[in-house]
Amino acid sequence: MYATDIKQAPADILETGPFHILDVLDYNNLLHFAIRYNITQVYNLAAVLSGNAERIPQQAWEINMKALMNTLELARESDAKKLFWPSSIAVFGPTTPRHNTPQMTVMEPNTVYGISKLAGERWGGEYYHRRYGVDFRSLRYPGLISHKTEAGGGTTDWAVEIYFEAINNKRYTCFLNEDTALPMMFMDDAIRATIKLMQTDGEKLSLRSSYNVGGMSFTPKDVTKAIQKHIPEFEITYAPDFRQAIADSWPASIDDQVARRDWQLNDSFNLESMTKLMLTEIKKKME
Ligand code: AKB
Repeated sequence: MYATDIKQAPADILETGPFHILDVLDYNNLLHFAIRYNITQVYNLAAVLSGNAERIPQQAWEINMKALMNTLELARESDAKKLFWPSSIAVFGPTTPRHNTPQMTVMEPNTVYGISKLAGERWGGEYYHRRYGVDFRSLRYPGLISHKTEAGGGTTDWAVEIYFEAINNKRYTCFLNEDTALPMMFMDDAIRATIKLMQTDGEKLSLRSSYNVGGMSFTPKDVTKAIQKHIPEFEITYAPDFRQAIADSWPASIDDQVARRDWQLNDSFNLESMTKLMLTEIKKKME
């Protein structure tokens, strides 16, 4: 297993195994790397997230689509035939049923990021899988929450920032209003689900576009209450910005019964257990 990125990795990543600087947008280098190191599987996690993508629409489209098309072409042309690529709840739009959003439903995203995810699901799951037999696998990630990495330019970033701010300043200004419910997942559950999907016998997969994964559904108000059980003096204020419109176009909760049936998706964290772990680990980091 090789980790790659366009910039040098932090020490804790370098300690876990081989790392290489590699730009997924540079196809020739990508192909050369895959052949040299006998790569058979690729996890393509390169993307400009929803908030940043609205700031640089054309660039975001080019990066998100070119990165995917390069790894699909790599799968077609080399032994790297198995490809994981994350889709997102952003693939849904304002006309999608918001509660318990089903696997198959109306998908009319109105953000650059969402449109790139919908296009990607079709290119990977429909075109390259059916036409070239690429072993394309994908999950529609909810907002992912981790204490290891800072938030990355998305609309669910508040659910990471709030924990760091609770430890650092005991107060946070949220860019969404207090009752905005969104699907979220703790990073450890997302990593386990991703590996489980990739290790599942391909015959068992009833769909190749992208699987709904539900995780949890909560609001900024819910997280505030969970944090105040540990930090009673924690205060939150609300200053919704352009990301409020994005969040309002996304589901509040997701139905993931197809993933549970096909490859036994299960997750173990809830808001309380995740909050406890996030605060503990961030506090350790700050010491
Ligand atoms: C974002 O907010 O853009 C991402 C996502 C939900 O895909 N975290």
